[in-house]
Amino acid sequence: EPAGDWWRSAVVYQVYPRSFSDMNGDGVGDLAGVIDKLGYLELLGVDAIWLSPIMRSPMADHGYDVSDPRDVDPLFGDLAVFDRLVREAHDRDIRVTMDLVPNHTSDQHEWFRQALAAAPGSAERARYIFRDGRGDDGSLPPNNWTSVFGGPAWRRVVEADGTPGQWYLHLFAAAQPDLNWDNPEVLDDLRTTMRFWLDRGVDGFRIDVSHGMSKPAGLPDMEHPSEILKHTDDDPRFNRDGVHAIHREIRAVMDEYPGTFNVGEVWVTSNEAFAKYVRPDELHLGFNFALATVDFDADRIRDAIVSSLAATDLVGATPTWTLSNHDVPREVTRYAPDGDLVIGTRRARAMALVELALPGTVFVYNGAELGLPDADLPDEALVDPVWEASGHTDRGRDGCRVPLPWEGPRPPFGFSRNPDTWLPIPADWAPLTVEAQLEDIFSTLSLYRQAVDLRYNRSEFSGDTVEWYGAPAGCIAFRRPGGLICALNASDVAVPLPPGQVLLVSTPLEGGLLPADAAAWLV
Ligand code: TEU
Repeated sequence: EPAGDWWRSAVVYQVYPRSFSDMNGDGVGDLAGVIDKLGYLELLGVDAIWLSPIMRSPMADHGYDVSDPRDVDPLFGDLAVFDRLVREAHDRDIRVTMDLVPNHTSDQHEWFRQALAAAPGSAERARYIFRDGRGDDGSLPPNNWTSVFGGPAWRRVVEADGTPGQWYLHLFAAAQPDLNWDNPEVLDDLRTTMRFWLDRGVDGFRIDVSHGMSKPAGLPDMEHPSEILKHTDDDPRFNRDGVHAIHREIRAVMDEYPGTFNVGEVWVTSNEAFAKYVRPDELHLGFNFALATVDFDADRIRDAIVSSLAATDLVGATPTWTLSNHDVPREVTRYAPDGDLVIGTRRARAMALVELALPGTVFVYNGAELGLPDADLPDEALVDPVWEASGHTDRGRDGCRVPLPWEGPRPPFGFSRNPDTWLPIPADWAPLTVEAQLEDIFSTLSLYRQAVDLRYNRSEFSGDTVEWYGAPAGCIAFRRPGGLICALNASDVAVPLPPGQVLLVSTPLEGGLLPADAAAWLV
């Protein structure tokens, strides 16, 4: 790809910094740990990394509650370490992108402190979404919206004179007050933040909740009061023009720095809705969660791919693919029938070949290349503050965020010199360490390395379209214009392969047949 468009076919590796590698021995990953593992990332062959939030934060939502967007949180290091990371990553031809969290701030952000101390109607309050409550005494929330993390999406404040006061909007935790994107000050501050990091050599941003920054005019009650952002596709009251205007402003800053890109987290319920938010002249890319949420079922996988490609084709955008991230169960666990992680791993390996065979940009969540499952953590180990506080009954997001196992026979497996890691690493992960897999040509790590290398170096991966083959029940097969064929067997019996030379398989063939829960690349 020309330098300016490198991101259209890139493999981007999501680093969840607190779980990647700990160099200062506090049991939490840090930027020095990322630097220490750049050789590993080079060996994996990824084009870029996406750093989940590293900005100053009280960590109410593990960094997605930013108190100072123009500094590194001491938990991860400082700006000098960050600059060294960018320099050393670039030396290895690895680009560095990072999370931007513009929809809200931390409640510890200076702006919000000023807003709490200021009077209703003040300029300080106008940076956020403060409203008077409903009911005679204002004791009811301004509308029926609920937070993604449960409970009302509004928190009432106490005014300076001690009386119950206005309410402020928080689509996520109360510690994450939503910014008022109708206020030009908010956009100006984001421009300053973007240029601050781009001037330090950052190659792009992942924009958190990028479709949520403009709220429905008048903040009306909604039919879907919870997760309102996921239901924007069919509600004309969502101010999509407002979101496009913000995306265009973001793009204008990016265009001052050639070769950079942004990817918007547009988590909506349909690809049709997705297409309403992603424009290639605004967001370079939009996160597509279709493969991160679909069951291991051939027809559903094919439908997910077809509808995702149709959505991006509709707006002329580059498709993106991911099997997991820091918010959803890992694919090994998600695909495991009745908790059978052996089958779950086979299926995750197969789906890795499917996503890496598709046209567009692929995002790999750290640990997917090791075939990590979700860790089944004891209740006392759970530390996702907003998830726990919101009374979710499921086990939350900690299971997919456990620190990576690097080497050695027992926890902390080289992640840290401190055995007391922020989340415990399961002792039975010894076979999953990088050290255990690196020299094993049949390991998941070796499968990812081979797949990324082939995808990067073989001309058969060229072309932006997908042509579907007829396939046995429970299977799919598609071809890229360059000649690559990908066959997936999601049935429970071995099946014949399409004609062609076998380039790579996720599980060894059985008598020339593609086994159940496996995928193959052919040319
Ligand atoms: O998530 C946005 C988002 O879509 C959430 O509603 C997601 O569905 C939720 O976390 C349930 O898994 C982004 C970040 O990825 C997430 O980690 C943050 O908690 C959230 O924004 C608030 O910043």
